Amino acid sequence: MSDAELAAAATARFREAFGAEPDGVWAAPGRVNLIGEHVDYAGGLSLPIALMHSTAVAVRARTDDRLRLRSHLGAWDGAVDEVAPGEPSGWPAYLAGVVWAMRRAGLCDSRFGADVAVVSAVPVGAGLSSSAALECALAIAVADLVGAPTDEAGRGALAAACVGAENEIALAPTGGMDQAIALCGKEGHALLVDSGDGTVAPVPLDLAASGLAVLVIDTRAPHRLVDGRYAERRRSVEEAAASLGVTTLRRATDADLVRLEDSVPRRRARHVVTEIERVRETLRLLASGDICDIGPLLTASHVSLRDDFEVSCPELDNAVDSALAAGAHGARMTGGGFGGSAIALVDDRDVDRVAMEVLSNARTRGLVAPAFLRLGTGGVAARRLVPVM
Ligand code: GAF
Repeated sequence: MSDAELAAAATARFREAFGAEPDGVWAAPGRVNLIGEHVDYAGGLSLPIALMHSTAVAVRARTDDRLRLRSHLGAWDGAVDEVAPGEPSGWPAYLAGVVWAMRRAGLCDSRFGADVAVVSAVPVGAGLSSSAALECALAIAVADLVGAPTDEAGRGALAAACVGAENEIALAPTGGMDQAIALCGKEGHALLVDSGDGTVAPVPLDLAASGLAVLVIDTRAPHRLVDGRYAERRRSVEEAAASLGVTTLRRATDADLVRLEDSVPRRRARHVVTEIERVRETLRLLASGDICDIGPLLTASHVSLRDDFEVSCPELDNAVDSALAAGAHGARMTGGGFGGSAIALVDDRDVDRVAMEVLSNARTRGLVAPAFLRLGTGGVAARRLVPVM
């Protein structure tokens, strides 16, 4: 959907639900992560890219603590004062949690409430960060409506509030990569997210000029971050850091790993340590100009996530293996895993052929048929859309 279509759809949903005009429409993009997976909560480096696909919220501010939320998934009405861990649950948690967290951080007034209508072009449950897109669209809306800063430092504070909403209200113990790219992404660039010091930096990425494309393969194997497996991985990474006597695994080296006696924590930690190194190497290669050369690093990242971190699944492995067999320069699962999406770096002219090969192998193996997106690097950070009246 174009910006205009997204704004029109969100405005129409708002009018239908509330019989009134919104104060405005705001949007934030989904993402893929090029490399640097399951390292954000270990103080590591990630390199996400904003999708062209965004989630939009049409919002009208209220001053009575009430929230009325509407999306294609249903409706939720309640008071921000009653928002608490696990309450509400499901998609309303990501919105109610944002207002709750922004109030707690003093970013909006203690009686702030809102009517909100959501329309999303980000596939839900596909590991493409639909939750962060939803949070960040509302966060930028509230910030604009109350006059909170939206410069770089202001966006950092909004990202922290969105992470608070996700961790403490939606009860998904995620890191901050997805919120960073949704709020700070830049057209034509990936974003280097340094979760060690909380900084972000755009990294130029002109795929088209190199005759390349990133094919996004949504395996349609459902992906959830609140079912305990993501939390278990995060816990094991934090425990490994504690056993090594470091604050985060960012501070550990290859040589430290032998000190982890049990093989499971050692393999989890090895993924994190080697993945951060792969991001550094990716940055070096991108700076020297030949994007194609990062392909083997993407594939090595997948192998590490599959074998050491154990967050892949047959659908993701099929996507990666089939794309590589069809000539992709590199391929990997992207996002939290256990389902969701993979990416493949392919020559632009080969996108359709690689997609057909992935689809045909999925059918042969009795897997659900995947869906495909072609990634442009045109995605931009959370922003106000031109009002459509
Ligand atoms: C999910 C989380 F939300 C991110 O914080 C990150 O940990 C990612 O999984 C794995 O890299 O998207």
